[in-house]
Amino acid sequence: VRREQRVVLLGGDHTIALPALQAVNQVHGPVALIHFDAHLDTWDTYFGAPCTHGTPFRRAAEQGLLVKDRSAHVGIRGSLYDRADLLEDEALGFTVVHCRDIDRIGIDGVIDRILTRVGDHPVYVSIDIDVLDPAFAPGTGTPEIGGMTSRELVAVLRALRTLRIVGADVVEVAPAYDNGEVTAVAAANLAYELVTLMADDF
Ligand SMILES: [Mn+2]
Repeated sequence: VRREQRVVLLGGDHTIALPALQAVNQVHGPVALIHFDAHLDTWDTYFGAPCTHGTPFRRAAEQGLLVKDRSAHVGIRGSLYDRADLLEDEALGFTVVHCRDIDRIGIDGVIDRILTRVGDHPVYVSIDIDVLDPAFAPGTGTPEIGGMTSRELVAVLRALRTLRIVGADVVEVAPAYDNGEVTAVAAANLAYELVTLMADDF
């Protein structure tokens, strides 16, 4: 495996995480996914379509791109369509760190859950900018109140430095909805944090 064959993507629609995971798998094999998002993104279809920004991680699980039972969603707080959303997500091999868990277990508790979940598998980190509260990232298509602060997210990311991160993305930034480049600044700095984590691994 060539360690330099790693990727950081910027978006744009979260759908790009699926081809990114396919490409990463070709070099590194199946990965553990750490998915920061207000939403699960494991619906079967979204507005009737199988490949959208609401479905990439169900497709990824179906295609065997993820190490079974080693992936986690972090920051989840979006509305559900059905109780089955959570049950099917669990059956696909995900665990959920809900955004409200942060108040209960603290940032260190969140970090512990992620590190325990991932183990020593190669990791793909996907950051949907809507994991941040709209106060920190208003420029996105499906904002949800009660989100993470940028300080909390940076703290979690920096604790991932012991992991072997082989791919990452920062997505769902919608400049047309942004305000004073608040979201752009957050996304650019998160991408910088990811690159720094990956460089640290050399
Ligand atoms: Mn998403």
